[in-house]
Amino acid sequence: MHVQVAIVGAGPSGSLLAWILRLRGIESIVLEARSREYVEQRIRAGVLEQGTVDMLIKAGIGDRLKKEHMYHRGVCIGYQNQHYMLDFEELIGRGVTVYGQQEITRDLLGALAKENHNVIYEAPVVAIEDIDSDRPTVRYEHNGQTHELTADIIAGCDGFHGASRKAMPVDILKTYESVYPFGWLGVLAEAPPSKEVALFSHHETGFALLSMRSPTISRLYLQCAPDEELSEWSDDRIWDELETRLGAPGWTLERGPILQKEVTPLRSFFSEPMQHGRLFLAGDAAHVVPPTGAKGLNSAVADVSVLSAALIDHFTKSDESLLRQYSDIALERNWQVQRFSWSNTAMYHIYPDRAPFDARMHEAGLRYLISDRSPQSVYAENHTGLPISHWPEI
Ligand code: RFL
Ligand code: PHB
Repeated sequence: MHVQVAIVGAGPSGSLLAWILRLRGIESIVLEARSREYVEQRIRAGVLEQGTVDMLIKAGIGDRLKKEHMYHRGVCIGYQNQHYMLDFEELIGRGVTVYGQQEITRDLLGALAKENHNVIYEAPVVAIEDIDSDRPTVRYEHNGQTHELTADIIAGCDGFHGASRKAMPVDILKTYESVYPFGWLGVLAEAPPSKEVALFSHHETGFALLSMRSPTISRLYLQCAPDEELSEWSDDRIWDELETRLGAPGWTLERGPILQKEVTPLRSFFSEPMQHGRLFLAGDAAHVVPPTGAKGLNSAVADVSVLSAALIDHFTKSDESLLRQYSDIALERNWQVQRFSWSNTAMYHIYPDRAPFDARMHEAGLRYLISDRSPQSVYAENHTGLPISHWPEI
């Protein structure tokens, strides 16, 4: 079997790429290691940049998003048990949108299923070969058998643990990694959000974040050890700690039943280039950011915007110029996103092993941010999303 584009992974990057290419009549097959239910239920991101929202609407899959989203005109910062509002709308004229990643995945996979698009679930890719040739091969397992297909292009959208990055030649691929000495304990709770916008709090006992998914569901995070034992965190202990870290005079934290909790270690990871031969990486397959900047999903969408524009030029106009520049263009934006996510992580968290001088430097950065309009505008530009340089014609 031969396809124009073989897409590895049906997360946000893979499913969006398949959908956009489909709109322009470019055929693809999507190979996904897990079941559709698993992919659709994975609770992760929730904060969308305007570029991500614009892309989903432009691609015709934004109807439910338009109805169900929450719009935030800025964020709140907690410091020394006071709350400071950064009003992005007033600073730079745009805010952010709250709509769960699993809702986006559901919208995309639902739309692909309705069109009978070829998405094969429970089909892990085990090998990608001959990426230097014009007929690279993808081998995957499905129903106990190994299958093979060839493609003009392979899009590696299979996340951090996927097979695609591993298929890049080791002598070409450079990787960069920083593993943080803490993780996030994430909680989904049936409680109305206690703020109108997300609250990022720096506290002497650790970082905490209050976010939300709907007017009745809160999403909350606590800085914890990377290998924190969940069993040591009763619901009451979680709420008490959140109250300590997020609290301010006259403000109360709404409590409610905790529906889900998990621990995620934090890492920064980058690999470059994002393309070799016929293999192109997008999203978490190439780069992972700590979630403090709410950037992972948004970066995946920005990569797909450039990649889909380049593939449309390639397949419909035989114009390879953008495809050849894909890696350089995507890397430039992603390094800036990585820098914002890394510096925010350093500014908000308590590091167990940090030199006191360094800790004071980061705290000075936070004090500057809450007191001066210039750093607030820079923060707003980055938080609401850097421009996406290339958009697909759809
Ligand atoms: P994904 O979502 O990991 O999807 C990859 C898919 O590939 C499949 N796969 C394979 N398929 C076939 N063969 C193989 N060998 C395969 N190996 C893997 C996997 O099953 C999966 O379905 O990558 P993608 O599409 O690049 O999307 C990236 C985003 O999911 C990720 O960056 C965000 O979730 C990060 N993130 C956030 N991003 C934001 O923009 N805003 C946020 O508010 C935000 N909050 C978060 C986050 C991530 C978090 N965690 C759990 C890491 C909060 C958290 C807690
Ligand atoms: C979320 O709502 O899950 C969320 C919000 C902001 C972040 C990370 C995650 O920085």
